[in-house]
Amino acid sequence: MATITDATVHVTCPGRNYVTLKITTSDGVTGIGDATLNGRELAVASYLRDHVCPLLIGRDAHRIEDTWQYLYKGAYWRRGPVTMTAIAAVDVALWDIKGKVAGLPLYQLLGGAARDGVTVYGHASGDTVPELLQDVQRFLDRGFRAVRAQAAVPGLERVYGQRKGGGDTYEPADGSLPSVEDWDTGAYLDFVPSYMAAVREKFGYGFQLLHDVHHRLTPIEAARLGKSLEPYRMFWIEDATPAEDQEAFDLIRRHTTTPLAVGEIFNSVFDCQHLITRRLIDYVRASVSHAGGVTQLRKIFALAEPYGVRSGSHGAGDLSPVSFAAALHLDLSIPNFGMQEYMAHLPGYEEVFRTSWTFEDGLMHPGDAPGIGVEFDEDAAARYPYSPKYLPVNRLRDGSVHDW
Ligand code: CS2
Ligand code: MG
Repeated sequence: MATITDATVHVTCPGRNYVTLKITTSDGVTGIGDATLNGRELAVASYLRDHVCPLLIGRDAHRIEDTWQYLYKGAYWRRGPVTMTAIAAVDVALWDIKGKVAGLPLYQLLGGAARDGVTVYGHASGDTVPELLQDVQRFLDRGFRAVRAQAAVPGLERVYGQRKGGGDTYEPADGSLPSVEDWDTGAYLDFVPSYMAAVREKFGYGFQLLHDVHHRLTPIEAARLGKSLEPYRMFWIEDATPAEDQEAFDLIRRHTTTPLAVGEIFNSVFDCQHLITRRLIDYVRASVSHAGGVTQLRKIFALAEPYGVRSGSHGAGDLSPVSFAAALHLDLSIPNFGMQEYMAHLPGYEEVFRTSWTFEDGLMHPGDAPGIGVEFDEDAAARYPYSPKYLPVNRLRDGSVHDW
């Protein structure tokens, strides 16, 4: 029996903060898991260091489900982003170990490939519509089959989704205190259809077009947005309303055929159980790193399959290369894959995380290295100390705090 002999937590900031859990077994095999929670990294690091790692020592490294149940039920205080991100990190590290011992990539342990590759979408954005169109062109030129489009709203200074500078990655966390962004729902609802029309007018309908509303509308406003975007055949609109209000999707569903995606902030199957079983959504966005790892996420996707709900996992740059690689393995193996977000990571991560995934013709593949296929360089990680960064707070024109 291979027992867990060591479990260490590494907080590093190569371009942005990441939290990585490293587990070592009595056979000398190591596995890694992502414990990054954007803006609350140290909370998860402490949950792991102080309350989880001591409990792992001496446990059978191959009893993944048992360890998951032990950490979930044994804590008594269940669910929540901090707890489930910590459990996710342990889970992915143990799947990594199991793959290395078996000499198989994770997707083979999950039943093998159910497709040739994983369709991913990139993030196009622009401060103006012409800028957005240029950015959409850039992603299409690189072979992306799906593109998310976000444009700044005229009259608003600092709006969600506007990438700063070049590259692919939109990183919202900044500063040692939360910055303030602006919002005006009316201005937004009046503007979005015009730039989706511009995108379709210029590029046609031969690729998937996505948009992130980012939790900001009431149910009837979301219904209005969905109807107004029907001519542009959206692949999905995401987080149309605050995700914890599952009843809201009943109302949205009654008014529009625009597909709905939700769930990047979900951390448990219970967050989406009704949305799935009542077919109120089309894609569930839960991620490996925030929804309890491969062990729980594959159960969520299995629940979704008979209801015609597909996966659409979150894959922003603040989910480390470790959980992104694990997501690709899961995406490759499940029958009801829908779409994988690939925002890429800020330059600098390559020194700490050596990945083996590939991108070709709009599809990604995790590679065939045993386990999840990511190597973690502890020495390099130690060269980039934690740097406090917070997600913005959103305010309306009258100063009210609004969903960000
Ligand atoms: C967004 C993210 O990628 C997405 O769909 O919702 O940019 C999200 O804002 C960040 O991951 C939050 O840390
Ligand atoms: Mg989102």
